[in-house]
Order: sequence, then structure tokens, then C-alpha cells
Amino acid sequence: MQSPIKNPLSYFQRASFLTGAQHIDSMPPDHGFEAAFVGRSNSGKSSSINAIVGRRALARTSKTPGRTQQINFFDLGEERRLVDLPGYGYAEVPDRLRREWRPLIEGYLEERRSLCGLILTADCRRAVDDLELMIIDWCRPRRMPVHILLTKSDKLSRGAGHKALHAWRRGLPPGDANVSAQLFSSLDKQGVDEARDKVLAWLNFGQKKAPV
Ligand SMILES: Nc1nc2c(ncn2[C@@H]2O[C@H](COP(=O)(O)OP(=O)(O)OP(=O)(O)O)[C@@H](O)[C@H]2O)c(=O)[nH]1
Ligand SMILES: [Mg+2]
Repeated sequence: MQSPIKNPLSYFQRASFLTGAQHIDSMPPDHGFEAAFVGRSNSGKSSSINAIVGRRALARTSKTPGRTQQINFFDLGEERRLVDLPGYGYAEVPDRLRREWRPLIEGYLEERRSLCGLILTADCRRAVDDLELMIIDWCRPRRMPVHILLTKSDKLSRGAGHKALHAWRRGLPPGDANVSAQLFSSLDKQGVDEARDKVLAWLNFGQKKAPV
């Protein structure tokens, strides 16, 4: 399908690292529009950001789960940002870090007024789990759009990938336009255009947010 936005990549190519926040009070000013990437450790959040902005290493990726330990903000200009949240749910993360992350992620989600949509990354080879359902359930009453990237789709055959997508969709709340899912691979770039369109629709370039 043709993208509704002309040259979507051009909005992302200007991305630059803005800041990393280890505490709620060190986040950049809460103005404008943000799309945040949330998901289990190692599910491909940082890699998805890189694929979407069309750069190899803007966000740091790692084979070691739990590598992104702070909230990283990437500036797209015009008060638009992408946000890489620390991964959750990795068993071997030391307790001390876990105790620090949870309030950081929850505080971000609860308080950030410029947050306008969540990209939830999940390995397409795994079934939806309780933590993912918790995030989706958190979004629904708040009317916060959540778009699920079923990552690493290059690891599955075409048929198996579609089966995984349908299984995920069946597990989602029916008839809620704010919840959507797609297959995605930062390796072979499957689904990158679709993800860009989704994020751009949230970021509302060219529009001013009503003052609060
Ligand atoms: N084959 C394949 N590997 C991927 C893909 N996306 C990510 N990976 C790999 O999965 C590992 C984790 O990717 P990251 O993007 O660092 O994951 P993350 O969710 O940011 O991880 P944390 O920062 O630890 O929470 C890395 O080794 C990536 O190369 C993909 O689409 N295909
Ligand atoms: Mg990461």
C-alpha cells in the first residue's frame, strides 16, 4: 500500500541522540510528541528504532539482554522524539537495577504528557505473555494507541510468520482500533514502511499540540 505521507523516511533521517535519563526528573522538557518503544529485554526495541530511522547504530543494540538501562531520547526536530525504554522481564538483571527500572518505566508511562503512542516489540516466535497483556491493558482505558511489532520475522518462514501474526491478533482485544500488530524485521526490513507510517501518524508533524 502507498504511504499516506510523502517520503516518510525523511522525517526520521534527521534523528539524533538527545539524552539518556536515569531518573524521571532528568528527562527532557515534556513538550510536543513522543512515540516510545517498550518491550522485553532483547525483543529488538533498539534495533527497530535503527531500522525505522534508516541508520545502523543510532540506538545501541546488544546480544546481552538488559543493555539499555536508561530512557534514551532521540530528537526528530519540531519537538518530536522517539524514546527507547529499558527492557523489562529479563531474569538475570540484578535486583538493584530492576528496582530502579520499574519506577522509571512506570513513571514515564504515567507522567509523560507528550507520549502519544507505544510501540510494543515482541519476538514473533513467542506467544503473547502477561507482561505484554499488562501493557496493552494499561493503554486501553487511556486511549493510548499501541502498535505491536512482532520482531525477528526473518527467523520464521513466510507461512509461520503469518500464523504467528494471526495468533497474536486473536489474543488482542477485538474491535479496538487503538491496538494493532504487524510482522517486523530489522534484519531484512520486513514491515519497516508500515511501522514508519504508524509512528508518523502519531507524531503529527506540522501540527501544534493544543496547550494544556
Ligand atoms: N535476526 C534478527 N535479529 C534481531 C532483530 N532485531 C534485533 N535482533 C537481535 O536481537 C538482539 C537484541 O536486539 P536489541 O535491539 O538490542 O534489543 P532491545 O529490545 O533493545 O534489548 P534491551 O536494550 O536489552 O532491552 C541483538 O542481538 C539484535 O541483533 C531482527 O529483526 N532479526
Ligand atoms: Mg535496547
